[in-house]
Amino acid sequence: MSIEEKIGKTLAVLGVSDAQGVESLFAEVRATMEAERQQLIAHGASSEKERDKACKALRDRWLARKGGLVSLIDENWLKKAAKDLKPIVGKKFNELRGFAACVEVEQLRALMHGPLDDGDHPVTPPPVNVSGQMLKAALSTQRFASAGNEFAPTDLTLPGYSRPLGSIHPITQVMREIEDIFLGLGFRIETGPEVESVYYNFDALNIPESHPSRDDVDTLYVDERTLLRTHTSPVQIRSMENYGAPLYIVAPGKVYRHDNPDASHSPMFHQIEGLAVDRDITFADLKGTLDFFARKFFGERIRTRFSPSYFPFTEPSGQVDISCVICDGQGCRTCKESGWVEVMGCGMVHPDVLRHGGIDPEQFTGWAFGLGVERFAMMKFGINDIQLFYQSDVRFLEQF
Ligand code: 2U9
Repeated sequence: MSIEEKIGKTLAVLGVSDAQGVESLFAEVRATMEAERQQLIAHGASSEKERDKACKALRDRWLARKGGLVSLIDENWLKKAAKDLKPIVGKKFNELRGFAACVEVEQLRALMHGPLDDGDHPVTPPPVNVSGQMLKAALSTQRFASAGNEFAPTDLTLPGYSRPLGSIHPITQVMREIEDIFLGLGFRIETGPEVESVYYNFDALNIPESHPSRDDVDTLYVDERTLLRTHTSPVQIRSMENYGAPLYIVAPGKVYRHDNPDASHSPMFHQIEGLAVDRDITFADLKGTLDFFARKFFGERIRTRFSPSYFPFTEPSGQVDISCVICDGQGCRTCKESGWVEVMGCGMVHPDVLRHGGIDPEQFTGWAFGLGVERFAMMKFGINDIQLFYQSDVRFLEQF
């Protein structure tokens, strides 16, 4: 009688009525399972597709919830076992189920080693790599081997299963590109905590108690004196305190605002802010540096335009526009027919803010700027929905 036929009958019909009979029946099932597994491994496969198909077929034969041999053993042997046989049948069934895990697709794929080359799609042999899952499979086979069965232990030195390479997230790419431009100009990169004190996020930056950005409608508070930073500016205050002047730094990182997500808003986004403090630093240095930066990032054709703005931490403050990258300043839908697009804010650091950082404004002056990395990335890559950056959709991410 074949093993399938035996599994299709109850233990009573098979005439199995004691522990010894149960054990030898389960040993027969396990030997069949192992023989099929070894046959699959030895047979190998000529392509990744064929390999996947063979693994899946074996897995389904044994482990399919409906009609799989393990599931039928549960139905016909375990559930219908006589009361006095139930404990031993249950024990043997659990052992078998554990062993059956060896035929899971991933594990078998790992075991069916050797370079695959189907002619059309040459496959590089994967590097030797024993992952946790494979190790678990190997150890579980070892456990069965040492429990006195005849199966050979898995060879842990077999090559691992190849996985496609990932890529750097577009936001990280853009952040690094901006950082590199400023590193080339002699700036250093500084980072700081995302959970900040109200002092570093607002007070030290001259942001008055009454300022609307302090309200919990705009800011995410942890408690009365602690919040998720709304900009990376606290990093510059901390750096002024730590290093004094002269200071040339950029502060990249995540910032948080109490915003509902839509195509142009996200409660978390990335900023890069810059700060230059030295003797005799002027607005001309600021203009020259940001113009150089914009041309390096967007291309040499780009022109910049500075206009007045207001921030509590800079005086005077400015807004930086660049000529529209889509129409080259001619006017189009993107730039609302103006030929210009706002990309950054900037200004001369307010003397009170320098003081809060422990720097004497009589001796030193400084400029600062701030930009949103997502906005830069959207302009660079022509993306119209900020949410795409956070959805981890490979079809989006693999384009960068
Ligand atoms: C210190 C002193 C001054 C940083 C600055 C801006 C202007 C600005 C926005 C751009 C788009 C934020 O991401 S955004 O929403 N930022 O317009 N940021 S000046 O000024 C500082 C920072 C630190 C000690």
